[in-house]
Amino acid sequence: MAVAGPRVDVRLGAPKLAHSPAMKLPHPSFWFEYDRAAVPQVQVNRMQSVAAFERAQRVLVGGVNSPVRAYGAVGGEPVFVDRAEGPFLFDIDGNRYVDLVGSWGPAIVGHAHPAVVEAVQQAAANGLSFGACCPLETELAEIILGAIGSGELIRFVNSGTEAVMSAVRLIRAVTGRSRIIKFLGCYHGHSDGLLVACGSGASTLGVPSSAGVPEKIASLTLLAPFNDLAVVERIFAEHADDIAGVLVEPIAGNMGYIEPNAGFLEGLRALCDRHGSLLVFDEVMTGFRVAWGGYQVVIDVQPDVTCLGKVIGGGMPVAAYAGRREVMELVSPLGPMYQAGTLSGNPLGMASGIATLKICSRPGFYESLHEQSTRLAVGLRAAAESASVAVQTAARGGMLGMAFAETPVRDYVAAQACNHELFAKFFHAMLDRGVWLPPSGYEAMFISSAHDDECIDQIIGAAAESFRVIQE
Ligand code: KE4
Repeated sequence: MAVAGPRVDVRLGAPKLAHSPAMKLPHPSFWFEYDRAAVPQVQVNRMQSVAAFERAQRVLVGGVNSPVRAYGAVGGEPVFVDRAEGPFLFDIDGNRYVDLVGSWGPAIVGHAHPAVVEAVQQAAANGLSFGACCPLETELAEIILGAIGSGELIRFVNSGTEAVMSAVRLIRAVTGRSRIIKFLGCYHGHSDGLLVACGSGASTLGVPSSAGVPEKIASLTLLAPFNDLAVVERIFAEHADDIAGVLVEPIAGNMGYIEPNAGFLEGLRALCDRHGSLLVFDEVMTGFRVAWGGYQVVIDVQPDVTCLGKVIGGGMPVAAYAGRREVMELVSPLGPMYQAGTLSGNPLGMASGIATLKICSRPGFYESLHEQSTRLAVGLRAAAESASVAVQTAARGGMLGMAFAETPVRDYVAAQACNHELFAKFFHAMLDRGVWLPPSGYEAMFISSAHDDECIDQIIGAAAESFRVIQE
C-alpha cells in the first residue's frame, strides 16, 4: 500500500490535438488491449521509492545496476518500478506513467505483451538454460539474417557491450591491424577500448574516459566528430596501414538523436573499401527499432559487421554480431578469434526475441510506429513553441529525440551545448504528470506499438503544461 504522502491528483487533461481523420491510425492488429480502466490517475507520491532507494544503496553500487538509472543527469531520486504493461510503467507507489524509455529500446511491442510473455513462459517450463545447442537459436538467427541482408552468419551474445567488443576483436583478427575509429558522443558499451575521449583539442587520439582503462589501450582508438568525413579522411591518411575498421552508430542515439548527414555513412563505406578496413554498424539501438532489420536497410549501406541487441531480445539479455561468411568464419570454433558465453543463445531470450520480431514483422508495424513518433515529435515541438521554449525534435520508426537547443543538433559539441539544466526540470515536470522520459538529455526516446493516440495526446498535453512550468 502506498504510504500517505503529498497528494497532487494530476488529472491529465490532454488537449485533443487537431489532427485530420486521416491521421487517425487504424487499430492495427498488433496493438493489444490493455486494461486502462484499472489504471489509477497519477498521484505524485513516491514514498515507497524513496525507502526502496535508501535500502538499495546499502547493497547495490549507487543503488543501481546501471549508472543512468541513478538520475545523476537530472537530479532527484530514482523511481522504482513494480510492473509494466503495454505503454505504461507502474511504480511501487501505484503511480502510472506513459513510458518513453521502453527499457532503453527492447519493449518495442509494449511491456508484457501477451504473446511474448507466453513464449517466455513456455520456454521456461522446458528449462532455463542448457549450455547446449537449441533450435530456437537457429530460428531467431534466420529471422535476423533474413532481415538485415548484410550478414550470412551470426553469433548471439548477452549484451550490446559484448557484441561490439567481439566485433572489434573480429575486425582486428580479419585485418591484422590494431587501431579503430569511433565517433565522439557515440556509445558502444563499456569495453575498455571504447571508453575513450579526445585528448587535447584537435587531437584524434583516444585517452581513457574511465578509470581503469590503460592509456595504451585507449590510444588504439582514434576519434572523429560524428558527421565529419574530413577528419576521418585525415585519420586514415595518418594511420591507413593500421586501421582495422570504423565503428559507428548509423543513427547516433547516445547524444540525443542525430541522423547522419547525407553521404556520411556512404563516405565511411568508401574510405573503408579504399583502405582495406572494415565498417561496423552498431545497430544495438537502431536494429529493428527504426525499421525492419535496421537503419542499414533504410539507407542501403552495407556494413561488414553489424552489432545488434535490445529489440532482438524483446527485453531478455540478447545481443549479437553478424557479417559475411568470409568475415564471421574467423570466429571460434571455425577460426582463430576466440569468443564464448555461458548463456549465449539462451532459450528464454531466443523465445522472447522470436515472439517480438514476429509481431514487428507484421505489415504496417513500422509505418504505424513512424506515424506515432512523428506525431509526437511534431506535438512536442508545437507545445514548446507555444511556451517559447527552444526545442528540436526528430523521429524515425519507434525512436525519437528532443533537444533543448535553438538549432538542430548534428554532433557531440552541439549536444553538449544543449540546455541540459532545462531538460532536467522538464524531466521532473513530466514525471509528475505521468510521463517517464529517459533520465538524461543525452538519451533518445522510444515508443512502442502499444503507444496509441491517447498516449501520444497525453504526452503532448503533459509537455504543454511542463514547458510552461519549467520557466516559472
Ligand atoms: P548494453 O551492454 O547496455 O546491452 O549495450 C551497450 C550499447 C551498445 N551500443 C549502443 C548503440 C547502445 O546504445 C548501447 C547501450 N545503450 C544504453 C542507453 N543509451 C543502455 C542503457 C544503460 O546503459 O543503462
